[in-house]
Order: sequence, then structure tokens, then C-alpha cells
Amino acid sequence: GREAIGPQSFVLRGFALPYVQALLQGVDTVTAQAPFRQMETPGGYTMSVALTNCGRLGWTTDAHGYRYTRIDPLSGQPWPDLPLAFLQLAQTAAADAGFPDFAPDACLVNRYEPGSRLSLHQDKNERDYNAPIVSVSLGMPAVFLFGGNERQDKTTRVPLLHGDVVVWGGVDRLRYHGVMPMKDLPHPKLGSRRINFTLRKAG
Ligand code: MD3
Ligand code: FE
Repeated sequence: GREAIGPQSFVLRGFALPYVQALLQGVDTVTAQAPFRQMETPGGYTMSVALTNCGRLGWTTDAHGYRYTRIDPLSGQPWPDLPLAFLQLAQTAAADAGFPDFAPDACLVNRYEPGSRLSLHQDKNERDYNAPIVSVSLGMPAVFLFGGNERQDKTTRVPLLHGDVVVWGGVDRLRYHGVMPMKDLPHPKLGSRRINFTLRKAG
């Protein structure tokens, strides 16, 4: 099932389901080295979403701004390696959505709890907007908000469930998006958590 939500954005429903065990093992390996943490925004707020990264580059935010770094500011060490299962899943999904040869070098892992939200934003810290972004949702369901190229454009709501994979690229790459405040709808395996990871070409 490939569902278009934009000219170059597709939801692949349940695409990750056969790989969930390997993916969760990957998340555990990553978070053992680089634990989830709540970062500060440049505006001085603490994010309700906790995050970590793997791969050559990791996304961070602090009082100075948003950027990608090679070093985890918490550990002073490079971000953990990208698990092979993440890379294989991302490349297969990207190719299915019309983006062959996707070579991600960054993976941002987000953890949501009940009440966590992500306000409407654009992803603009990557160098190359031609590369797509692949997102994998695990655990509690979320309502994703998909807007247009201007903040005030109308948004559509897209439910994202355990195992769903979304690929965003091309003309949709700079569209505003966010996640509605999470309801507590515990998942049988992950409980009251949602894990979303996004593979990107950042450098
Ligand atoms: C659409 N994360 O980490 S993933 C983010 O569910 C982020 O955790 C959300 O937005 C989450 O920046 C949504 C889907 C996503 C990621 C990047 C996009 C959608 C996008 C870039 C352009 C358009
Ligand atoms: Fe985003």
C-alpha cells in the first residue's frame, strides 16, 4: 500500500513491520551509547520530544541554534553508528517512492510520550534538499500535520501508526509539518511511547 500525501511524498503503510525486532534492537544499541535527552531550543524552551542520533552527523539544538554535529554534546564522543537495518530499510523505502541511490549520513531518533508534540516547522538544516527524508514510526499512534511551503498554508492530518514508513522529497521537501500532542494510547509492545526515526542526507 503506497498512499500519496503529496506529489513526492508517500506513506508506506506497515512497511517496517517485518523489521520491527531488528529496528528496536538498533534503537537500544544507539540509546545505550547516546541516551535520549530533552534539548533546549534557541528560544529557551525545553523540547517535549526527547531525541538522540546515530550516523556520521546528528541534529542538535541549544541556545546557539540548530545544527548538525559529528560529536554528541552529551558524551563528547561521535554519534553511534547507523544500524544496518535502518540503512537497508531507508534505501528500500526511498527507492519504492522514486528516490533511488539514497545515501543517508544522519539519523535523528525522536521519542514521544503522552503530551509530547512537535510544532509546525520546516527541516532546513540539511545541505542538500534534493535528497529525500525517510521516517519510520514505532509504538503509539500519532497525528502528523502536513502543511504547505508557507507557515499559514492549510494543514492536513495524517495518522501514523506502528510500522508506517513515510518518504518525503522533491517538491515536498520544504513543506511545513508537525506532530499533534500525543494521546496516551499505549502500544502492546512499546507502551506509552512513540519512537520516530528519520534518515537524512545532512552533509
Ligand atoms: C515532511 N519529525 O524530526 S517525521 C523531525 O514524527 C520531524 O517525529 C516528525 O518532523 C516525527 O524533523 C515527523 C516526518 C517528516 C520528517 C521530515 C520532513 C516529515 C517531513 C521534511 C519535509 C516534509
Ligand atoms: Fe521535521
